[in-house]
Amino acid sequence: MATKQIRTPADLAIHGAPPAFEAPLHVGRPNLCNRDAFLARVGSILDNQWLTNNGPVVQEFEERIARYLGVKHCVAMCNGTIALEIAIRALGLQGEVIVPSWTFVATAHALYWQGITPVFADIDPATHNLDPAAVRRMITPRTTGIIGVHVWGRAAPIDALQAIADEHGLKLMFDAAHAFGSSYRGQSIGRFGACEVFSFHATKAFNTMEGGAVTTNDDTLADALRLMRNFGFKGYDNVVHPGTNGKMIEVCAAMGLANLDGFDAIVKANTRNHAAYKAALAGIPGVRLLDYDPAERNSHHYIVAEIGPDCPASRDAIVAALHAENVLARKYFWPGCHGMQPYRDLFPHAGLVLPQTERVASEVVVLPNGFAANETVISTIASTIKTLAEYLTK
Ligand code: T4K
Repeated sequence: MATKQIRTPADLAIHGAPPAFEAPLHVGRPNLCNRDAFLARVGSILDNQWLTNNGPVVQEFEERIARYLGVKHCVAMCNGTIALEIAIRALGLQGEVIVPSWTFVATAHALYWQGITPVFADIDPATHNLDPAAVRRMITPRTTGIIGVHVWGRAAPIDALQAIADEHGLKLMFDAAHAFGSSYRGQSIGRFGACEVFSFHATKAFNTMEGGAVTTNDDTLADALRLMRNFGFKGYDNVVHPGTNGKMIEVCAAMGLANLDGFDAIVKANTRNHAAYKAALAGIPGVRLLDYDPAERNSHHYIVAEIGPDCPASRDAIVAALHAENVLARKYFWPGCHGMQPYRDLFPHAGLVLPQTERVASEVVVLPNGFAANETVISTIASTIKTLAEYLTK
């Protein structure tokens, strides 16, 4: 919690003053909703002695999520990365698949892990999502699919990507890891493309501790996904697909059910915090808070600030100052997937065709949100950034 308000440069912890916060303030601090409801379910799971392998709590979870998203099938998985891998395999992707570099590295890894080359396309700097014109430029005879990512929960340009996929006979799926509770043209994310993949990791707006899901309206695809997440078994002793172990466990589903009941409260807190950040950061030169489209639903989970050239303090200087104050702000997704191994070796010159990704990656800082953030926390964070910027102006 905040111990004091910062007023002068000398108050900054980078100058030796005590940090503004005694305990670290994390980006991605899990939101825990109804602890009693969760513990009661855990008790029943232990009594029932059914811990995993498509148990009753996972089945209830899948039904609730599918209903919530308005999609026919929700296939729960042990995490978002395995869910991506299984979806990619079930769709038969191979060769090259176009993805943004501006995403968490799991999107690229899920392809590369299966011998598929992720080909990085540039983004629209206004939305941080794939630029359809850039996607077109990356299509080759080896391209079999496109994975759009709903970065920060803002819907990717779904219609434009679908049109490109249809025109070139490509499969289209979405990494919706950030987008639980988001909408596109008023409809819930979860029902677009061939399928959509969610992460319910502890750090997400809606979490099952570890977890993920593939959602789809395609019955045949849903059958394949269910088989593949359980070693390809169709009944006892009968393996009909190559498969892996992608199952969600009962305790994770119990966490999900407790958190689903409290999801509206999380969104409310995040939305209030986003507005408070916007007011607190206004007027600091070169600092821009990424907005969410007011016409669409979004969990407002990510507080994404861009530190432009007009700010006297660099993004890295701001991150260092915040860390000194015990605010563990993050540079997600710096330097972009193309700047990480093994993709740096695979495409040493990728940066040349990703100018927007490179710029955005050098400017973004993600700030704490959720139940752990409040007016005092937000004004102290803004005051740290402002004080540093003013100090460096002189
Ligand atoms: N696609 C996209 C677009 C994604 O963003 C992700 C995951 C995936 C796919 C893959 O989904 P999963 O396989 O993860 O389900 C974190 C998360 O681990 C990762 O799930 C997430 N994206 C990514 C954006 O953030 P790291 O490497 O930053 O995690 P870490 O350990 O540094 O934790 C982040 C912060 O959260 C820390 O400051 C500490 C805090 N924290 C974390 C945990 C786990 C807590 O306070 N309590 C906790 O229990 O990747």
